[in-house]
Amino acid sequence: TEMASVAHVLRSRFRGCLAAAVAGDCIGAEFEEGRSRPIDKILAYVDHVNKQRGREVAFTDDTAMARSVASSLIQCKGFDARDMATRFAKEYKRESGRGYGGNVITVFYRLLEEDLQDVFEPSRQQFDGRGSWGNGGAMRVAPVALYAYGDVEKVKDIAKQTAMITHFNREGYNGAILEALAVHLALKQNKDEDLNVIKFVDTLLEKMRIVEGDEAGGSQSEGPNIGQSEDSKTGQSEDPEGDQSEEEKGSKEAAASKEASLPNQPYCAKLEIMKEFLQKENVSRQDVRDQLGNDIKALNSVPAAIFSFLHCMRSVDDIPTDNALERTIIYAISLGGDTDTIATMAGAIAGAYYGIEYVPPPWMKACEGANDAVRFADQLYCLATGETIEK
Ligand code: R7I
Ligand code: MG
Ligand code: MG
Ligand code: MG
Repeated sequence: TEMASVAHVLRSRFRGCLAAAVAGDCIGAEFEEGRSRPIDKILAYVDHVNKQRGREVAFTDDTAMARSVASSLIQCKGFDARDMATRFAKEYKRESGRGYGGNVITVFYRLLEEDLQDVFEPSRQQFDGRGSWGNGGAMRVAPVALYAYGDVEKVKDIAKQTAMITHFNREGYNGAILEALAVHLALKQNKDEDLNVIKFVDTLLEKMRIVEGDEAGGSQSEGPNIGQSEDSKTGQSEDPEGDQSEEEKGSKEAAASKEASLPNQPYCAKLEIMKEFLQKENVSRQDVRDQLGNDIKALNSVPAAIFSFLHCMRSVDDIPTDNALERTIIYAISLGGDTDTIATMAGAIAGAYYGIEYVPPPWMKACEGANDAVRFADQLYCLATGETIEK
C-alpha cells in the first residue's frame, strides 16, 4: 500500500543518515588534519576502501560518541543527561585511542567522579569558564534529529542539551543545533520534487535567526574567539596554500564583513555566505575553506558540511560518480582540514535525504560500525514513529 511505502522510504532515510555518517567518519579519518588533498588521492583511497575484503576501516571519536547518543536515547526512551554523559565517559575509558579532541577528555574524567552533582559542571569549566567551541557537539548529533523527528522544537532542545554535556560554549552547542536542523530538514524533504537549495538554506536561516537571536548579547556571546589561533589543532594559521593571491585575500575580507554585519549571529552570517556560493556558477574549494572554514571549530565545520550536501546535488567536475551521496562525502573530504568530522556531518545530512540505497554496499562492508548504525536507526525509527518493524 501507499502508506507502507511511505514508511519504507522514511526508514531507509533514517538508516541512510546514520550509516552515511559512519562512512564519512571512517573514510574521512584517513585524511584528518591534512592540508587540502588532491582529489586523485581521495578517489584512489575510496577505490582501496571498496576493495577491502574483510578488513575494516575504523571509526573515530565522532562515531563512538554518536553511538552513545543513539544508545542513550534508545535505552532511556528519551534524553537523560546523566545517562548520556556516563556513556560518553565510559566509552572513552574503554577505547581512548579513537582520536578524541584534546580538551574534552578532561570533561570525561570529571564525569566519572562519583560525587559529581551537576553533569554540566565539567563542561562549563572548560577554557576558563567559556566552554569549548569545538565541533564535538555537532559531530555526534544526527541520532537526535531522528529520535525527535516529529517535533522540530524537540530537535533543537535535545541537540543543545546533548552538546552541552561537553560543549558549553554558545558556538559549540549552536553548531550542534544547526547540524541537527539540517539533518531534520533533509529527512523532511519531499523527494518527488527537486530540492531547492536556496530555500533549504533560507529555512535554516529562519530557524537560526531565532536560535542566535534568543541569545544575542547574552553572557556567553563575548570572548569565545580568544586564543583560537594558538590552540586550534587545525587553525587557519597553517594555511596549506602558502602565499595567497589578492583575490583570496579579498574573499577572506568578504567573509569577515558578513560576520561584522551580523554581530552575535555567526552561524547566520555563514548561511548568508553559503547562499551566495550556491548561486554562483563556480566556487573554488579555497573560497569554501576561506569563508565557510574547514577546521575543528563548530563554526568552521558545520557550514562546510551543509554546503557539501547542497553543492553536490549536482555533478562536480573532478568527482566522477553519479551517486550524489558518495559525491557529497568525497567532496567534504576534499575540503581538507577536519575531514572525518566534516564528512560525517555531511554524510548524515545526505543519508537523511537519499536513504540507505545510496550508501555504496562496499562501504557498508568496509566501514566499522556501519551495520550497527542500521540497527540504531531502526530502533530510533520505532521510537520516533511508534511503528514496529517486522524482521
Ligand atoms: O570538540 P571536541 O570534541 O573535538 C572534536 C574533534 C573532531 O575533529 C574529532 O574528529 C576529533 O578529532 O576532535 O573536543 P574539544 O577538546 O572540546 O575541542 C577540540 C579542540 O578545539 C581543543 O583541543 C582546543 O584545541 C580547541 N578549542 C579551543 N581552543 C581555545 N579556546 C575548543 N574550544 C576552545 C576555546 O574556547
Ligand atoms: Mg574524529
Ligand atoms: Mg582527531
Ligand atoms: Mg575530526
